[in-house]
Amino acid sequence: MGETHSASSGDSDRVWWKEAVVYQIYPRSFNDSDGDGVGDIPGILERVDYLDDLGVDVVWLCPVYDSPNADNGYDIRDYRTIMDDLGTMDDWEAVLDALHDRDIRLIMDLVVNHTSDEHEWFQKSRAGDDNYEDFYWWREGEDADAVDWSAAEGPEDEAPPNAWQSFFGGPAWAYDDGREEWYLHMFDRKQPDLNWENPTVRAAVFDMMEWWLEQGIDGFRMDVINLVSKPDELANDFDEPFNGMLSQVANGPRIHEYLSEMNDRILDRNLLTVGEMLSSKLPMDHARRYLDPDEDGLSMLFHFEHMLLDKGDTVWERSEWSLSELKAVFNRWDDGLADVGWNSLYLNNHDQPRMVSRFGNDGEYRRESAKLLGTLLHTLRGTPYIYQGEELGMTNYPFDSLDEFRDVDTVNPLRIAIEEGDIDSFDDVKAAVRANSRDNARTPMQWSAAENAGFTAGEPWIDVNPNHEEINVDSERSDEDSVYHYYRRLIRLRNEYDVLIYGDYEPLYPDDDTVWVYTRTLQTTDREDRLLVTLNFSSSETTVDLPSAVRTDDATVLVGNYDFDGRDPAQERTTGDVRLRPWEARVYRDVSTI
Ligand code: TEU
Repeated sequence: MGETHSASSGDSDRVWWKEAVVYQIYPRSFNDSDGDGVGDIPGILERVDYLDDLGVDVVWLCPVYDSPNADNGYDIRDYRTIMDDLGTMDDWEAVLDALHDRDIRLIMDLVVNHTSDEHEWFQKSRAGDDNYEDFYWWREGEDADAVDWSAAEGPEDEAPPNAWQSFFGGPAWAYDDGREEWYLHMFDRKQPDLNWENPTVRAAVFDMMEWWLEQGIDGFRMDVINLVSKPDELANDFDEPFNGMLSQVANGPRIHEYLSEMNDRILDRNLLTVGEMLSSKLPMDHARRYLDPDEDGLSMLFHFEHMLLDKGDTVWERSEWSLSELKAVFNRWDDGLADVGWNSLYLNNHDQPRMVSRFGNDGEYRRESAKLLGTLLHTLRGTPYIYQGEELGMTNYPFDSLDEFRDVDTVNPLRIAIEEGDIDSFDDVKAAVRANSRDNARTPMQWSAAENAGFTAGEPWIDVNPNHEEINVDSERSDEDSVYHYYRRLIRLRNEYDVLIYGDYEPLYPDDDTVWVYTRTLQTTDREDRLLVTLNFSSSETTVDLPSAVRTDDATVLVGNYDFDGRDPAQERTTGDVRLRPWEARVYRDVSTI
């Protein structure tokens, strides 16, 4: 039995973003208004009422800034202009106003670990302009004969400054003929890393953040923000992935100094700020400092621990995950942040496969398991993040050939591995790439059963999932029993029941690989409100034998993903045995007077 993870839920800890549900929009794939095959900002405007009906409180908008699109907008050419494909600043303002009119807040993606190589700062830096010389990580190369790494580019006798490998395949350094130096790019070569050591860089970033806040936004999602402080040595570690790049850079030496400077200058408790923290295992002491209002002061962070359970070292490798491991991650994080900080809750986003294909069952029990995972996200302690289409139970795409992929993080590493003979062909690794690719999340939102799922009147930039004929907004909305309506109910319950937000979390049976069972408990002066959540993560029936401490006669079912066909679900709980059907989720509630 787990121990109770408690935290004070006094009024001073109450803040709107703990009570919110966030909806993530990947604009290229959301809704295309002008038939060019790319989702756009006017397309979002057309769907604001959809978001309002769903009941979400915040929209997180992935990058919409001017960009040459080497990484779908995560390579920014101008932070203060909107990308042509997506619309104009006026279109953006119309969306902001429409959201605010409906009490939906807007947070923007802040991508400041790197810019595009087409950003003016990089152009000037590359040209050796005095004011921009140190805006990026420029280094001399190494003597190619003296080191055992190399790159296909650069002068013949030179090797890159170190052996780091880019997350997107190949060396993490590119050679610039003009400067005759190498620049660091942890991601694509078109995404040079900004040098945060330089105070002028930090000032420029903070000015830009201020400018966006002046436009009226409600916060930021901060892209790989824990990578901005690099150690001077830029040391190799050949025992680590990417030859040490990630382990050396993640949570680097000056990271808390930089973020607390940002906190002092820009942040405010009333903003929602969520930092993406790329790390193989983010240490809890760093996490707590990121979130402590007296230090870095972010509202929340995204760690990757549950996302790494089934990942191999490359996009064509996988490993097995188990429910007990998944629970252990969430239990550790609930406990670790119980007194300082607040958890974000997500099972997919634009970089991850679809959750129902990954943690649920996207065949016979697609609908049940999508609802079960939704139940989990809305009843754990933290703020749920819904990724577009999750509320429909959208699934992975049945990729069949390499040309169907668009993502640099899939295509580039595969191309290099095939060239270098690490793999023979795409067909040899198809199953794993299919399961892993970020493109699973990026196929267009499925609005209807019409051609291209009603996403575009033109040719979509990435294929639409053929299952849109069955899984789409129209059919989900017309069916009261759909995943969509279940999500609406879950979101509304969070508005009604404080225990869902502020209640303590106590996991039961942490080692069980079939069921996830926990209670949420909130004590006020005169009563105790308690929820019992029982989730069956399997396609067979199972029985949970409840400990006597959680058996009562007064339980009612608050929400569940099955009908009861005349049976009395509360009765089952009294006797101590809860029988759960395949992928069944049930939330019981009882209230006692103290
Ligand atoms: O992602 C960080 C990142 O590297 C991972 O999410 C990566 O996609 C995953 O480990 C799979 O390999 C952020 C953005 O969310 C992502 O879309 C960008 O590509 C990346 O940063 C660079 O800005």
